[in-house]
Amino acid sequence: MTETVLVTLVDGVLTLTLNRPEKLNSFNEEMHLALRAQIERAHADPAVRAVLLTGAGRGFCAGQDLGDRDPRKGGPAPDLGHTVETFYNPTLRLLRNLEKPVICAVNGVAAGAGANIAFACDIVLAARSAKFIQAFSKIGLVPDAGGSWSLARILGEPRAKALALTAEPLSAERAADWGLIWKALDDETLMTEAAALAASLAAGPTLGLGLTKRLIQSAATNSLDEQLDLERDCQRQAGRSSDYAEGVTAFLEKRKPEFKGQ
Ligand code: LHQ
Repeated sequence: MTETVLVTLVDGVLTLTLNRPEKLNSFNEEMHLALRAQIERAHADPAVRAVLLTGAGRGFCAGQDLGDRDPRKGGPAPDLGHTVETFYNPTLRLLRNLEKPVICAVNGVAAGAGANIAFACDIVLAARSAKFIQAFSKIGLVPDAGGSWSLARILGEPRAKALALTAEPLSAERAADWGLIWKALDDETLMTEAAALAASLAAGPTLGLGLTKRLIQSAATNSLDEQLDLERDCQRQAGRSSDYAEGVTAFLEKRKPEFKGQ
């Protein structure tokens, strides 16, 4: 049987490729579980020092597989709250709470939950041909997979509402201009640049990078005082890492640091 998520681990980079290209990598149950298992592994395995998420074929991810629950077959209305709670929410929480960098290479269309999973990653690069679509309103649903949260926080209400209510496609270029993603890149260079970025972060001081992610994510809900306390605590922890000692030693010896992720 074809794997729904292709997995490689090379030099600390765990590359996860959503792999249902004939359905634009939309989520069925198997792909949900396979992706979640790999993010759990990224939490637990010290050999994983960065994650790179992308899609196979011409799309990144078209959200939920709409063929999974065909209303024409009849039966009671499905409990989509259960689907969200069982499949999307755990993955979203795992991605945000993973104290290692997660890079997303959006290689093509990202629709519905597919777009919002991308926005939950730490650094999002997209091919210039890619589009982000809050497709939910077209089928009578609401943004999920954290989309209502990330769009409203990053873009503010006017743009978040317009995107979600109209389901108008947002180009990669405009997503970058609006600060929703890090960069739009030429299609031909996307994967090379994303792999280089992931490799460079995987060779970095993993503990410090993870604490940095925690700090930035805490800022929106912390007061300045709370944030200053958290910076103090994280800096204390980072300062005790062997990567900090290596970083300063390498600087003093005018050489490249060799971080071990400890
Ligand atoms: C698909 C899909 C797809 C199945 C393309 N499913 N086959 C939902 C429900 C339950 C619980 C909780 O959460 C959610 C969250 C959500 O994600 S709701 C939003 C679900 N996604 C969508 O509504 C997007 C549906 N897809 C589209 O609108 C288009 O396919 C886009 C705009 C993404 C791409 O358009 P095109 O480039 O023109 O490609 P296409 O439409 O021709 O699709 C290619 C194939 O992929 C096609 O299959 P076929 O056998 O005809 O070649 C599509 O049926 C299939 N596909 N998305 N979500």
